[in-house]
Parts: sequence; C-alpha cells; structure tokens
Amino acid sequence: MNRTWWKEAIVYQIYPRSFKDSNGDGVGDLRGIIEKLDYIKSLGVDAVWLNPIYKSPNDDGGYDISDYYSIQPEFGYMQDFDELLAGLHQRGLKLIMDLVLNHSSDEHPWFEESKKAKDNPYRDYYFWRPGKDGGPPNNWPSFFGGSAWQYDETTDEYYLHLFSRKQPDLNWENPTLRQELYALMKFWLDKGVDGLRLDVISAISKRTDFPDTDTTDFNETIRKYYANGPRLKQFIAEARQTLWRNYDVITVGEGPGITPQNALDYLDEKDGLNMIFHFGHMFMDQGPGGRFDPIPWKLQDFKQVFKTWDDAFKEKGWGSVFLGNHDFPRMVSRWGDDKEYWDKSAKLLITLLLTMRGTPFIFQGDEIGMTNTTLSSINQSHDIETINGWREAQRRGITESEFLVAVNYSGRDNARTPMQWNNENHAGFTSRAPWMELNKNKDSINVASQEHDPHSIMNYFRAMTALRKSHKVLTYGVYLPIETNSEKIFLFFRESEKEKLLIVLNFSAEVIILPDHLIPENALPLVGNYSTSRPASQLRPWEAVVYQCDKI
Ligand code: TEU
Ligand code: CA
Repeated sequence: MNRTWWKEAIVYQIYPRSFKDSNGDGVGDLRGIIEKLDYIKSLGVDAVWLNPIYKSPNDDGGYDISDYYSIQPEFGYMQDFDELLAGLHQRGLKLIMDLVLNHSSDEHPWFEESKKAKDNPYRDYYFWRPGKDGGPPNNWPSFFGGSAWQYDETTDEYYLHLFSRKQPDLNWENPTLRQELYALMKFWLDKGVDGLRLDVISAISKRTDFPDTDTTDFNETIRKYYANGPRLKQFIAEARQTLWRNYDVITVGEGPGITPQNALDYLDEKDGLNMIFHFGHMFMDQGPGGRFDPIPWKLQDFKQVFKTWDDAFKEKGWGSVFLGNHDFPRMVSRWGDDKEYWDKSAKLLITLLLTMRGTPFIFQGDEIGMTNTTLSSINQSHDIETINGWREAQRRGITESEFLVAVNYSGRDNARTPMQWNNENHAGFTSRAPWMELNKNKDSINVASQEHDPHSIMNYFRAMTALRKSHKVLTYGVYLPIETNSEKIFLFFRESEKEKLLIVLNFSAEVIILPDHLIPENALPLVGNYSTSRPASQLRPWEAVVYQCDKI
C-alpha cells in the first residue's frame, strides 16, 4: 500500500462559528482560529477540516452558499483566510476545505436567475419540474422535513431541494454548470489548500426521471433514490481528470447512502476520490423516522460496522474514522457515559478513534470531552433540521417536551455549542453574548482546566496522537477484530510485519473478567485510561488499554 500523508494524518474538525470569536460579536471567526493555531498544533494533529466559510444566508450552518468566492462576512476577510492558511502551513499543518457542490443557496445569483423564466440561461443549473396531480413532481421527502420540492409561482414549476428550501440542488447533468464548479474549486486549489471535503457528493447524480420512493424508511430512500445515481462515477472521474489531478490535493467524499458494496466504485486510484466518510454507524440509533426517532443501539452492530467497512477497504481504497462531527451528538454522550464515567469513556472513545484503521477525524471539543447540551425549549435551537422537525412533530401531535427528549439525544445543536476554552465569561469563547448558548458545564469542562492536568482527557488525547505517530502499525497495520458476542467489550489487534498491538475496550460500567488466554502472557501495556494497575484479565468500568504484544 503506497504511503501518503493523508493516510497518516489525524484531522481536527473546526466548526468556525463556534470555535473562537476574536472581535466580540459573539460569532466565531477566522482570526479566532489564527489565535488558536499553537493550541491545535499542540494536540498532535496534522490537518484541519474547516466547515464552510463562504458567504451564506446561514440557513443551514453555512451549507447554503450564496458566493463560493468570498468569505462569510461574520467570519472575516479573504486576507484572514490567507493568513490562516499560511499559519497552518508554517506549523506543518494542512487544510481541508469543505465544499458544498450538491446544492447552492437560493440567494446565489445562479438561482436568482434560474427562477426568473423557463428560458433563462441559468434555468438548467437546477432541477425544475411541473407539478403532478396538483402537488409536487414526486413523493421524495427532504432531509429537513416536508417535500423535497418547492413550488415557485413565477414559472409555475417546482424545484428540487433534498435539504432545505433555501438549498436548491445543482444540476450536474449540465456541463456548463460543472465547468463553473470546477472553476470555483480551482480558485481555492490555486490558493494552496491541501484537501477538499465534498459535501453529500454521493447525491450529485440524480435519477432525472424522479421516480417515487417505494419506502417510508428515510435512510433506505437515501440509499436507493438520492445516493449512487447513474452518473456519479462519471462526474467524479471528470472532476478528477479535469481538475484534481493537477494538484497535490486530497478529496474526501461525504457519502450518505454509499455502501460497503459500492464504496470502491468511488475510490478508484485513477478516477476516484481518495477517501470517503461512510455513515454505517451514524444511523444505527435512528429508527425509520430518522434522527428524531431514536432507538437503542447495540455494541455488536457497532463492532460489525467497523469490520464490514474495514473488509471493504482491505485491499484497495481508504476510509475515514469518526465518532462525531457537527451533524451528530457529542461522541461521549452518544457512545460513552457522560455522567458517572465521563472521563473514562471519553478516553476510551479517543482510544478507539486513534487505534482504528483509517484516517481519524476528531471534532472540536471532543478532545476535552465536551458533552451534549440540554435545550429546554425548541426556540433555543439554531438548527433548521430541529426547527423543521419540530413543525413535523407538532403535526403528529407530539408535545414539545417529548420532542425535546429526541432533540437532546440526537439533535445537531449538541455539537454546535461554542468551544469551552476556560472558566471565564462565556468560557473564553467570546467577550460578549455568544451566538448560541454555551453548555452549562463550561466551568468544569474546558481547555484551561485540562492543560496542566497530566490525567486530563486532553492530555490523554495528546498521548494517543503521539502513540499513533510512533507506531505505524496503527496506520498501516491490518485490523484483526477478536470476535466475541459480547455487548460489553470491543477487542482487536492491529498487526504489521514488525508489530502487534492489542486494543481492549470495556464499553460498560461493569468489571469484566477476560478469559485468561485472551491477553498474551508478555503483553506490555503502552497506554491506558486508568492510572493504577490491576490484574490483566480484569477490565474495570470503561477501561481502555493498548498492549504491545510480542511478534512471535
Ligand atoms: O450532511 C449531509 C448528511 O450526511 C446528512 O445525513 C447529515 O447528517 C445532516 O445532518 C442531515 O441529517 C451534510 C452536512 O454535513 C450537513 O451539515 C448539511 O446540513 C447537509 O450536508 C446539507 O448540506
Ligand atoms: Ca467574531
């Protein structure tokens, strides 16, 4: 397997609006990130993935872009971006930009033209269709509730928006539009960015006959109707051949609906992406109704996802590993225990993330164990998915307190509360009223309180990034899960010709006695989340240990 920086990198995801405010307007900005470059470097990460920073009405957290060539005014100016990129590169850090090419904002000039008339030159930059039987052209639901079609009376037709009404889908069938997209990507690549995270790339090829979906299971509808369209491979290959191959840039495709069976179609060495984000584990606690229909998840299924996807990329291709991001609840609250075993389970999840095969992505704040927040009313939410979801829930007679239980478990606001830097006002995120309320635990969970504590989650994260760097087996070694039908423990080896590490994770609050033979006699513990020793075969609550095993 050829060695490359992006397979060896640990990536830190920054949601700019909530990272650091430098000018006291309560909104995070680029200069705030510049202030924190040494902090980011100190974590032992190698690259930053920046969520969208382009001009946007902010209907969906910046994923509704109205000008791909300019910076969101609240975030700063283009020279701030140039300084940020230079600052990252000076520190040996790379930058992965987030580009949203499946849809634009409805305030983008392209759409403002397109909606004017059926014969407007920009009409086919988007998907317009006449209604059917007095309603939308088909029964596709939007990710954000309601129909995926919006009627526009100017031309008496509907336009497609898989996401919000303010995010009309771009028509990649139109070669002129594709050339415009390549031009805007070229603008950023010429600035020297090192990677592109391609938002919802799996949906850019539409089934232009727009058949009705035959299932009420939303994630199945994504897989069968929105993702993996007929020309997806062709569009990716064209972008690669036309543009990306001329730059030393990596492309990470966000692929809801991409399956282990078809993932390699999109990761072709010559014509494909470099890696994808898959969502195998990300919907396992969502029922047929999607995000606000939470169901319990099983550790067996969780473990199976890692095995299934590692098998998919055993010979070819490359995956990313993430346990949380700006679209999902905080990893310690979702997969760990953010109450009694907050410290141990946060460290255990960091251990899993940094010993698994695939490029690890850590979301801002997860390195200090930030947890879910608690909204006490829907109007505290800033997320269109939650706000629209509430409108749908009301129609089904669900009360606000019932809906808030689902929102506080799986809503996206959980991950978007401002970063907690210290225990000063607004946790040092801003000097004035923040755009979004901070988590109430900001005084006990913050960077400053962990910086000098050798046993803090943050310093455990630093130890784990150092471990991953000093043991190449964690990057290039094979992943060998130890099959147990346990709902409590997750065990696996990472092995190369030279090294063999055993990772032991207790995903429970119980003391687990492991079968004696399981941990090799001479296994040497390298890192663990308990600072005291114990009999090797006894795993304490939420205990994580990385052992060095002899290569026999
Ligand atoms: O998310 C697309 C996606 O993968 C959805 O499943 C995602 O989980 C979203 O929250 C809907 O449930 C990308 C971005 O990461 C997300 O922030 C945007 O809202 C979305 O695309 C539209 O651009
Ligand atoms: Ca600001």
